[in-house]
Amino acid sequence: MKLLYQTHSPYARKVLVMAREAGLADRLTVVHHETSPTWRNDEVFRLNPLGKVPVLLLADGTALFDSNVICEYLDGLHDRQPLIPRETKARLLALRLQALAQGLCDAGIAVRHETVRRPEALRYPAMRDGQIEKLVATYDFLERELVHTATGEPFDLGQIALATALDWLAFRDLPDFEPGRPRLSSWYRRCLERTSMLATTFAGQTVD
Ligand SMILES: N[C@@H](CCC(=O)N[C@@H](CS)C(=O)NCC(=O)O)C(=O)O
Repeated sequence: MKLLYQTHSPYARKVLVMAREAGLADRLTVVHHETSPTWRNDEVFRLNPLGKVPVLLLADGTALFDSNVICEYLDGLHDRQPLIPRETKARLLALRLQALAQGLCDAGIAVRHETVRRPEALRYPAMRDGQIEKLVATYDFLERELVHTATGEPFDLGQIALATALDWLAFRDLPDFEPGRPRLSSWYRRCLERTSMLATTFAGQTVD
């Protein structure tokens, strides 16, 4: 299977960490692609009309996107403990954590548009501030709620999504989640020590 990837995408890294945790990494050929709404990548568009990575290209030619769908597919390919829990309550909590992680990345990208990516004259400070509010409220929610969420083994999809999202927010110098949030911080620090995280660290700059 070919994974259209990006070395600085939190969504793409989530997929690769998931593949590693599931023991599937050696079945993937990982190819880096730059993407941006202002910089068309024809190869990505041919497979995903949204022009976004990650995309997983299967042997029969099917292209799977987005990262949530790819992770669900990968979880059906291995015989380790499922990384998307089967039991309803645990499953909903893991998927909710993934949704929060996706929301953190979406808000972080929006902040970057309003701070560094858009030409200066087109930036909108109220949009930047509104998106930062979402980040801070989510950090506070996680600090309160993490104790009620599975944070052990297996390193499930919710945890994978959150760890890769937080590490991307740190990589891009977005508002810091660590000060004053000891539970979130120590959980994040433990995640960084995992082989799957160490093997997939972020690199590179967005090309707009
Ligand atoms: N919801 C999608 C988000 C994917 C996404 O936004 N990928 C970014 C890279 S970080 C991208 O390719 N952006 C290009 C664009 O927005 O045109 C997923 O989870 O896969």
